[in-house]
Amino acid sequence: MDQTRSRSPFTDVIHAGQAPDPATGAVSVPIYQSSTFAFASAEEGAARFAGKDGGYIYTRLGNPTTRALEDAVAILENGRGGLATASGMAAVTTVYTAVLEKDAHMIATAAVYGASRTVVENEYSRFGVRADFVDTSDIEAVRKRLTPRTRLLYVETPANPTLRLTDIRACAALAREHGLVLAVDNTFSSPILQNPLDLGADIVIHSLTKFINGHSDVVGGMILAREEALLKRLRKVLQLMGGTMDPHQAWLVLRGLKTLALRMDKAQDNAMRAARFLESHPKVRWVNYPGLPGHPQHELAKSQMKGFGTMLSFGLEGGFEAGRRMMNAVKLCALAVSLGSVESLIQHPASMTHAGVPRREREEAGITDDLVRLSVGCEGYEDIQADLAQALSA
Ligand code: LCS
Repeated sequence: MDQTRSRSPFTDVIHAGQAPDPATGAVSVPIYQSSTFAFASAEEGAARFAGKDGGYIYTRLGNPTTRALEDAVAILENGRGGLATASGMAAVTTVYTAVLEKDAHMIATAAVYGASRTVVENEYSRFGVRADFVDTSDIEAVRKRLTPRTRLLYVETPANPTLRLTDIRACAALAREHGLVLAVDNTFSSPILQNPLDLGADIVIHSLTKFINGHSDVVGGMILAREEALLKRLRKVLQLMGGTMDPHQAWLVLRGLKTLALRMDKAQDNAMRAARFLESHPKVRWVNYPGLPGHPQHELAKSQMKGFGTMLSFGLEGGFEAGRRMMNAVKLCALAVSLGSVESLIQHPASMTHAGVPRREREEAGITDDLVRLSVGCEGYEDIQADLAQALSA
């Protein structure tokens, strides 16, 4: 990758890593739907396996369509390079596998995406890995959990669905001081709103399923690293474990990526207006949105993010039952998990995604019975507000 981030994000999402095809001039990156690549000679094959000419060998090890997507996101995140994965979880587990050795310890944000926690507790624990899940917005709470075996600090900010922020610069300083790797799941912000590598993180993870693809039609992931040595280590693990991305999947994400900056702009404007509307609604008890001046971490959001995002959560006066009633009443907003799509998506964690989690554990993570999560989409704002208003009065 020889390009760097130098232009407006509106330009980079369209052009970074996506120059016209050198073989044909095709303006849209072609789908190189081939599992294997022929060598012109035995000598060329030998050079390629020795990593000397940078050419392609086999799609699990690298593919030109997938490479275009990796370069594009790496430029947007100011990374040394990117690694596209079959899903966001393939990105998460590749990072865990590459960084953690037997009996290692990690510290992570308590409210991380559920599977990012479950996979440690149920699977990596079999190899002696231990994890502490803490409120990483409190840097002293993180420091207290450090052990001589701690290798990884794994942060999600803003966290899901509480929208609580973690100070990435403070985590980076702590990680440097103690020789830890700092990985940030940047899915909620996308590279348009937050660039953790610029704030000192070593690794960034994205579920491309969300904002970067943005159309509720692809599952995918990406890992970015700041330093060449760590990128190499991650690449080796990914190629061996096999969680790489398919070229057809990569092409769809490249197509979604072109409008990422536009989509973030519109959805973010909608989210700010929806947050203000909900805040003034008599049936709404509270609203979590980092863009509201009353949000306890509004200043931190301003200092590490370039915008406040499109995700918000709010609490209903009527608690659990009101949440269920609202879910049955929405018409425009899709009652669905996932986030970051052109469609507005709404869900009630206490009766849906977190119904199986004991109440005490749920509430410790900030997921109260009255909490509704909304991923604001790109529809006309008036239509979103009208749908929320009619569902709230149901
Ligand atoms: N990281 C975050 C922050 C996520 O929200 C998700 C999925 C993942 C990683 C995993 O990515 P995937 O493998 O699904 O591409 N979040 C989901 C959610 O909030 N509802 O459904 C999935």
